[in-house]
Amino acid sequence: MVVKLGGDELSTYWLLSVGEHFWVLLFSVSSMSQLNTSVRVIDSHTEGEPTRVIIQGGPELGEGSMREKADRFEKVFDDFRKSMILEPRGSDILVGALLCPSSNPECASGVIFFNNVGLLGMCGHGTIGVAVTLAHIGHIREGNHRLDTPVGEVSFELKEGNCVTIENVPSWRAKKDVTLDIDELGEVKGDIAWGGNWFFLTAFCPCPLINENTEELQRTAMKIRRHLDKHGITGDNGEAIDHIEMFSAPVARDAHSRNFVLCPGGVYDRSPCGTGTSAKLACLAADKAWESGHTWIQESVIGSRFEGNYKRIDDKRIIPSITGTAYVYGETNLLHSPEDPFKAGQYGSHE
Ligand code: PYC
Repeated sequence: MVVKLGGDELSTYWLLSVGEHFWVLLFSVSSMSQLNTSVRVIDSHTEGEPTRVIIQGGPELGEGSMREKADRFEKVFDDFRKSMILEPRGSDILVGALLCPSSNPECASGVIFFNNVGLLGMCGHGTIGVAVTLAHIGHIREGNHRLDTPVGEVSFELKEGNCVTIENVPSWRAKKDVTLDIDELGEVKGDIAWGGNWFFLTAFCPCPLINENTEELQRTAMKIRRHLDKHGITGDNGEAIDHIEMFSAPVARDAHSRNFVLCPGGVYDRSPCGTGTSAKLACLAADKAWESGHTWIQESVIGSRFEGNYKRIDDKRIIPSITGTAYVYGETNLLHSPEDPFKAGQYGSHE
């Protein structure tokens, strides 16, 4: 656990719990001073959705589990997160991936995913992007590997042609047929499921799920999101449902479904969303509408696709696997000049 004691713009005092009985005083773990360094990032996209992997110059998060490291990152280094994602160095649609050492030596790396408003539990497209990035920098070769994330370990297979299959965390449907009565939209029915993030999945679509309609789809999905928040409709243990996923028939003949996914920061996923496809597979498995071992082709709103499959763990939970392709498109050194008034990113509509 980390507790903020006080501080000013340049220095902050934190108490960090180490084990059950010991506390360590951290002085001046200033996220602003972190920003004075240069940060090496590699940018890739997975089926159209970008991932920015921080491979050098990220904050030191100390020892502990990935959950503890993620908590420290969130509490102490939020300016760093913003500077990597927000304008002028980034864009709202980027997902960041901070590589850090895992306490499990069998893992190729630990990783913390984040976006324009905070941390993500897991990220499917991001894991595929991290896999291809680790290969790009010569850290791994084709074959099977593991990654440590704050919500558990995930494994992946890196194949020829930048193609990656990930085995996601256990996924399940928490509630079926939840009916929402939303001003301006009327009755919206959907399921609540976990696929590494919480999703509300619905067949309600105000218009066709195509690129030209993304503004209207964003507005509608935001209304659903606000309604869930306002009425305290959550995932298990009161966790916020911060992803909204709409489904329609696919455009490609060999696909099974098309989706539009609104992410927590109000932007939409250009890929079919790995955790969202996992949540979808959990619902299909719960309804016995799709058999384990058969390939589900999920199209995104831009027409890119993931292949999904699953193994059953028990009556409720499955292990989804998601296959997609990523391409590295940039290697950059991001700089934070001390005089730059926007070195911690531009405080826009998401602040
Ligand atoms: O692929 O799981 C995913 C994801 C989550 C948010 C953006 N992409």
